[in-house]
Amino acid sequence: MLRRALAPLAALVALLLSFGLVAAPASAHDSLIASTPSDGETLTAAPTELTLSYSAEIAQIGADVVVTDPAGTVVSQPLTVAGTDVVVPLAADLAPGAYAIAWRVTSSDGHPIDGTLTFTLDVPAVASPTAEPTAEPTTEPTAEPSTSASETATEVESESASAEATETETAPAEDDATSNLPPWVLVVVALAVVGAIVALIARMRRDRAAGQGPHNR
Ligand SMILES: [Cu+2]
Repeated sequence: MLRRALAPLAALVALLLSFGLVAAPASAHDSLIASTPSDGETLTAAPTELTLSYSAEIAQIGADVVVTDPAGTVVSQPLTVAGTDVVVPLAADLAPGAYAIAWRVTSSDGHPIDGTLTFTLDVPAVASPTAEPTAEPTTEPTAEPSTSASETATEVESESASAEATETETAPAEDDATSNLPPWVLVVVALAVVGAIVALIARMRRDRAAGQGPHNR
């Protein structure tokens, strides 16, 4: 009874299968199941390679993956088929923006399959001209350590000398005077300067307190 009712239906399914109108053969057809980066992903660091993972081992022949950067330049390098994965090395110094992936591989059942993916790279633009100038100054001081050390030493001396000069307002004579004077005079002068500064700060603080009163803001 039931078998007799199902018989025409089975014949219809068999007919449809023979014409390839039913989705059943898709099980023999490989498909892309994952990728790194994934489709639509936004990355904050430039990927070094793209990996496409399929539902079965795809054929070694006929695989082609093209990755283009925001300017349309191809950044993908020769790929490697490893079992169910296709690994595509990418160029270095990738620019920020939208990337397009177009892939085509030969499924394990011999059928070509293809698809497209995208990902976005959210990184600061790589500017090679700015990278070079920053590299130069760091190499120069390490090449001549003795001269740079003595230079900084004379800089510090001239700075302290000018600081004292502004205090006494005798800038040109200061250098000769300090070199001729005995060390204890310098100590006394330094103490006097420090004392004067401390006294000045104390007075300013007192004046501000007197003028504004207690902190009631
Ligand atoms: Cu197929």
